[in-house]
Amino acid sequence: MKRPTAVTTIESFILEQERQHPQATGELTNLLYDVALGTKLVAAAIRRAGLVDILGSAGDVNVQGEEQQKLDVFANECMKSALAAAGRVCVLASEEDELPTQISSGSEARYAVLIDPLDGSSNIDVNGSVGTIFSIYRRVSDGEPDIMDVLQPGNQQVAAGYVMYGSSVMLVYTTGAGVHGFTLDPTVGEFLLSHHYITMPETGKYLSVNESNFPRWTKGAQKAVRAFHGERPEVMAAKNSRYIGSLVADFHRNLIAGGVFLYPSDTRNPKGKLRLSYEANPMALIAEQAGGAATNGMTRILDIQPEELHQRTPLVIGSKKDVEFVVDMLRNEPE
Ligand code: P6P
Repeated sequence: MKRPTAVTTIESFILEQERQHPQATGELTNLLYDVALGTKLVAAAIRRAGLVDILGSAGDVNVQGEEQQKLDVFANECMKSALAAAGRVCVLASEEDELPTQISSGSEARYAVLIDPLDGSSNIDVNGSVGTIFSIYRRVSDGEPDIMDVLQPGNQQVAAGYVMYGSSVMLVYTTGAGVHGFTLDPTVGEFLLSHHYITMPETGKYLSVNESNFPRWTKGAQKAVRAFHGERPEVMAAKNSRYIGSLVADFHRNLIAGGVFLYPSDTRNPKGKLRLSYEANPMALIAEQAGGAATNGMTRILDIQPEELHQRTPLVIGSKKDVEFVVDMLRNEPE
């Protein structure tokens, strides 16, 4: 990764990237700017969350059956309005909404967007890091948008990224030309390039997994995690365990420092817990663009054809050799 010297805004960076990739149209550049604008609104609300009456639950439950925190609802509305403003998006699918929202059927609405507007929201009330995840496709429908616009495999994404609301607000994205990070300078309200061409070490320091699920995993998953604990130093060096329960924060740590995040299937979540379309797919594109890997244990995440919008998947993602080790353990499950 290169540490930039000049001050580069996300707008000028995306324009430069677009200049270098003639097939990119200005539309994607403008859409990424719309996403960044939406997340700035969310960041401002989160910074004040402890002061303004938007903490605590909104009383409703979302399509996942999870109690909706007010910030979840606010973030969802922020992203919808930012993405609707310029008419570039035909349909938006969100973790918070059971069905996709048709945004625009105009001919200039050439993109479909999927978002997890506030991932890790259970961390809000304890001031933990949360994030917004986004995934962008070219629409495949003609005329009226339809569900197939948001049921595309992850290998069709034209862009993907996340904004992490942590000790600083950081936007990380890829359009298939490397992974780049921008840190929000709140004094000027601009995302400035801070991490150019982020690459993930082949094997990493950290293991991120919810250990309380251990008794419910398959023997292969248990064997892999015990090796990461250091039980088999001849095949795998011990890792430091770090888990916050917010995919964006756990993934970002491994992206920068190297490591592996896993949420295997278990007897309580036989199809896995994380959502394929707006959690696993965008993170998988970023991981691969940074030299890492992402699988459901058997298949590359980006090659899975979604069958329904809120479909769950097991997820193993991060440093390439660490992911390959888990796959090997799962495939050669002990009797
Ligand atoms: P658990 C948050 O709800 C989330 O979808 C991801 O951000 C996170 O990685 C995972 O669930 C945490 O799940 O079961 O460990 O609390």
